[in-house]
Amino acid sequence: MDAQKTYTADELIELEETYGAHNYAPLDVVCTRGEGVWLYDVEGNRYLDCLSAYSAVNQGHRHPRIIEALVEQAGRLTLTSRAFRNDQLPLFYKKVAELTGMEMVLPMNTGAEAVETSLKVARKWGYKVKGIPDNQAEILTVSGNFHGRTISIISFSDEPQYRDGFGPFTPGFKVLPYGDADAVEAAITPNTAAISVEPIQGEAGVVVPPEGYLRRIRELCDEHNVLFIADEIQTGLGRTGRMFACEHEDVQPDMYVLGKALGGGVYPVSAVAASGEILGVLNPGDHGSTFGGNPLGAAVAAASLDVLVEENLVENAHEMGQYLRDHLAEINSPHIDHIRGKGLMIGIVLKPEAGGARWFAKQMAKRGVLCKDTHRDVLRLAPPLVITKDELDFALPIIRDVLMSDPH
Ligand code: IF1
Repeated sequence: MDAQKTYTADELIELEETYGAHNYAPLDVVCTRGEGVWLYDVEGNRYLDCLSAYSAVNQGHRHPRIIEALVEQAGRLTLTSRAFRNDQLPLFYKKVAELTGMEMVLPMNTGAEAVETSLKVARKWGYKVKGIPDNQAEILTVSGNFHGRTISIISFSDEPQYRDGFGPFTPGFKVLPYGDADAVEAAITPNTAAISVEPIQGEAGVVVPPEGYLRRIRELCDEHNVLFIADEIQTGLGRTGRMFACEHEDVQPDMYVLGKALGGGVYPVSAVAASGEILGVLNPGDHGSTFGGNPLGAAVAAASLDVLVEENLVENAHEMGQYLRDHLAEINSPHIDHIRGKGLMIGIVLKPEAGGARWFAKQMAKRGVLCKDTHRDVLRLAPPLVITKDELDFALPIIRDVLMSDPH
């Protein structure tokens, strides 16, 4: 792009539509700057970001301490591969191990890579530690799951569009009804290596399981020597008002899978955290990644976690989430069926006759609030965890007005 020419939104959209694969249908908001909870488009309009890049921007856009860590580390060392060691990764390991209460950590980049890592480690643990016969390991998953876009991960998706045209699929997975602990008990066999669930389902539309579901999974995993894998890529790192959503039921999984906000909205960093018995099944050369554990990502992630803890963003997510939900509950819209979620992970479930959440999301964007529709009828609200009451008071009248309007 030639430096001196500035492009209009329409010109940029035209370029994107011409040269970019159409694997998304974004709102026509062309962002050029972000700061805290605010995004700015190329025409100078300001928006309150109520998506946070699907919870990857929990610390707010361009948090100064995270940017400082990025710039400082970029001025020294960015990438060596894991063929050599670096001075940032050990500190990252220690911070993640202490935060999760786990003994060991394996660093990757994207959430899907961390999920794939958790599945590979669970299978290998199944063979080497539990004694499951080779190639017989089963992993339990649940309906409405979303764990990423790789072929193995979509192999156990029950969303037709995520699978259409991408077969054949990876075997060894069972899909159970989400929230049904009896179904988990019935599905466990001596060949079951693990069960992998989101403590609250994000993409499915902020689906909260019945109270006690996670605890029952924990008990069943203990009884049957099955690994409990918690995908906290979206729910973790403060999003639901606790550091990890498993804490709402006082449950410690066997593996935490982390991503998104681990990189502070600045750099892709993901990880699996587990016991020594579990991650100890891996020997040098078993698994890896060119960028996994690079010093730039490690430094950014360490700063991202420091910001989360030292700025009490978990507590703020709890308080602001309560404030937001209390005010949303007062909106007497004929379109709202119910509101669900925890902390600042909120789903406004619309009635089918409202015609779909996309229209409401577009109207909100026109009025300065960015959020996302999912599964046709759900509006997801997930602002950065740094949000203040004043900033919520900017968004609430807009959300209220749009939800009180008539889409027809
Ligand atoms: C898209 C969804 C959200 C995730 C959980 C793993 C991953 C994700 C719980 C994979 C990623 C992203 C992916 C992005 C949109 C977004 C999304 F709608 F697709 F499902 F958040 F709900 N586990 N979710 O939510 O992490 O590889 O993307 O780093 O694919 O459209 P990733």
